[in-house]
Amino acid sequence: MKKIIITGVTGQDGSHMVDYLLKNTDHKIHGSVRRLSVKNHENILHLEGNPRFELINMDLNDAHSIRDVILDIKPDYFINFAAQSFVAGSWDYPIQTWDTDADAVLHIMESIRRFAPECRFYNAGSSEEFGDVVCVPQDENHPLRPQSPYGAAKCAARHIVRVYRESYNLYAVQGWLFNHEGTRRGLDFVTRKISHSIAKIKIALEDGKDIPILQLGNLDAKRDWSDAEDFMSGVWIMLNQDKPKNYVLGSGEMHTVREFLTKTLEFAEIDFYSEGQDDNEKFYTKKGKLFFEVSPKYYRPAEVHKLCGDCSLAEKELGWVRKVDFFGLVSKMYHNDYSLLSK
Ligand code: F7E
Repeated sequence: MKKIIITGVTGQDGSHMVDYLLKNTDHKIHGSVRRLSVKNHENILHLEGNPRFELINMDLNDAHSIRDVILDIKPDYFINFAAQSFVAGSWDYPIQTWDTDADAVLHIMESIRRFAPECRFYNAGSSEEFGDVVCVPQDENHPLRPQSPYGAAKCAARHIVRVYRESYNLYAVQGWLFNHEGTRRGLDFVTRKISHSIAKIKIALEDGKDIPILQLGNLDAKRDWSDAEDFMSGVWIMLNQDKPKNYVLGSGEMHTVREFLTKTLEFAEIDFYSEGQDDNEKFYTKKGKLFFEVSPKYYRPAEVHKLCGDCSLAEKELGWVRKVDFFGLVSKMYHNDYSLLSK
């Protein structure tokens, strides 16, 4: 039985990856978590008691804990999904972002080189590395022009992964994953913030209760959004090629935050009208109740404007296919939150 270490298993990607591998392989999975006094295991509760899944303690900010785990388990695969992944937060805590998203990758690479050189390594790369783009869409040859401390840390990690791959002949890759969302997305990210808040607003309207007000920042920001579950097969196939190579995974479509919001309102069957513009834009129900407003507190010091992934190489060489489109994703997220909150 092969052994896989996955970091970030309490998060969206890590938990989906565990589900994907339990279903599609017969390998043993060691899911690493950081010890916290308050448990955040909602995304992995369903795995309790599964003999092929074991939780282990490891803190990416402690090089010794990484070393000890790799030395002890000698994994066949190491999939690093743990990160400080909130781009907006990376301006507030840039050093913690750097330690977790860049430094920790160097520590993992060094331990793999010394104690498990046959181990295949995947590091979560991001479209944020392309940042201030020079062309649309972006493929594997697009230059790295990050616009946030998060994007810069992911670029540093990418260079470390490449240097270790080339210097020590390791199987180490870092895909470029464009935005990927879903029912396990954290509530701070804009898609889940919208689906969860609109479901709450819908339920308040149905129950005749006070309506909570949703606040968002830049409605005209565009992203290339896909379903996170669709990306798991892409990552796994990337890890199982004859030779290590990095690929872009994305949808090739851009949509605005405004489109995500209005599509969600459509699925929720909330009729509305809007007033004001820019910082003063507000949405009201047909009965004149305020339920949405723009708040500049969610604007970022720098934005990325035209991120759009060209995944034709992954489709051609990996045979990777996306199943869920933008509308399917919005529908799935809204209906999931509505049923969760109406229980
Ligand atoms: O923001 C705008 C915001 O925080 C998307 C991470 O997985 O994908 C993700 O990073 C857009 C931005 O994701 C709000 O300005 C407007 O333009 O959902 P987000 P992100 O920054 O794109 C990449 C690929 C990663 O690698 C990251 O780890 O939405 N926006 N109003 C807002 N964003 C948030 N969070 N909250 C708002 O109220």
